[in-house]
Amino acid sequence: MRTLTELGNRAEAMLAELAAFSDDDGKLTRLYLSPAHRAAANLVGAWMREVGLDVGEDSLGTVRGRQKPTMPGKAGNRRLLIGSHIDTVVDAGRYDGMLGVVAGILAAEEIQARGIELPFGLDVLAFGDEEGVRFPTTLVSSSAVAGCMISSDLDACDSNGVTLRDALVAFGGYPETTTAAAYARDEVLAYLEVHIEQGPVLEAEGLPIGVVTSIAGQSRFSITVTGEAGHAGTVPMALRHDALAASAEMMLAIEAVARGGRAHQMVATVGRLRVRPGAVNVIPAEVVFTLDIRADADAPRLSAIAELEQRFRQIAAARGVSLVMEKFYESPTTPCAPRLQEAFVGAARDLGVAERRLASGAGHDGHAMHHLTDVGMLFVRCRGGISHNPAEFATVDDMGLAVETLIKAIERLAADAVSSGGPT
Ligand code: HGY
Ligand code: MN
Ligand code: MN
Repeated sequence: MRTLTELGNRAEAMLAELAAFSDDDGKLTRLYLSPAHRAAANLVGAWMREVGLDVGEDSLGTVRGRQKPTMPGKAGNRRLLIGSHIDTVVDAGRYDGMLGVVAGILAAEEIQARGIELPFGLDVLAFGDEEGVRFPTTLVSSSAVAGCMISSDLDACDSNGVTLRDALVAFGGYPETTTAAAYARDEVLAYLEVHIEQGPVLEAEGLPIGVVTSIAGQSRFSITVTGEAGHAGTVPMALRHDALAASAEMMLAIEAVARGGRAHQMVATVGRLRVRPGAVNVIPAEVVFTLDIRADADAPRLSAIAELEQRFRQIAAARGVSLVMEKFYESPTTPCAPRLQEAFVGAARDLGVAERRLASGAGHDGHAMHHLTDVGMLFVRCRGGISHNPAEFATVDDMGLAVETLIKAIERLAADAVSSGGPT
């Protein structure tokens, strides 16, 4: 049986080992189905084997470590799923996603070491496509597990024109049987995820962990503004159809609308922009930029999108440019199940930690898993609330406490399952 500090130290060591697998020299970038993802998946599978889990990999590349029920026959032979993702953004931190997979492996190991009997199976899942950075998709691997994958996502292309389907084959996946990755609804008890908060709340309140109430819904767009290339020296300002100047005005509108949605924790981000032809002395003819917009509820997010579309059309008309606004991802706000919140709150209380519930502004695989089963999340304090940044950091003590809280929450779910006599 490991102490909290030993659990935290083990987690830190595993995260450090995993962080070595990157597609970029000198920084951590691990994109879905890349060589770095392949190496990381192999290491995670080896860790799962070391702690006695039956290891497999599904058709979308999710590594799965399975532990049989030690009290079979109860809880309807269901399986408790614990997971997170091992893909990252560009120049990422080492905790976002990976901590949840490491926590699941350590919890499974401790449950066996302590002889804790479970009336349900335990599956630790390492998803590969939560960030959605390589392909214009996201949550593909957890969506396949949840049985809600959009098969056309297999035709999505990365910036080199490689389809997700071809990348999957090269990775060792098998795109022709994506449906085989799905669990049946009646074989799953719940889905739990441990994740860094990626925000400042827990640190500001001096709390090491918090229980998630909901995961913010989000919409992602690719916006193409087409104007007219021209000579930078000869076209008068009043006669220009400058795609970049028009896009800049649209971005200021995005910022203004999001600032106006403060009451709903609204945030909007233009994360990627491409200018063509991209010469110093040519008026930009075409700009393609992305929009990621989120809020704590669906209605304000959707009305903000409608307002932005109207403003973009007005700007385009005034500047004589054309506009195409394509949505490529949308996820509604996902609630975390009260019974799973209570399991985490009770576990934290057992460990002497004050109750703190909070919403997640970041998206998570729980958006997809909610299509299959109830979702519960535990947040871990992260320094300065920094994430999607190599400065991301969580302390050994907080990580150890999070793993122990996960173990105690699993014990509570086991007790519930036994006392209710059936599949809760
Ligand atoms: O974008 C997100 O919120 C998540 O980190 N993929
Ligand atoms: Mn994440
Ligand atoms: Mn992330």
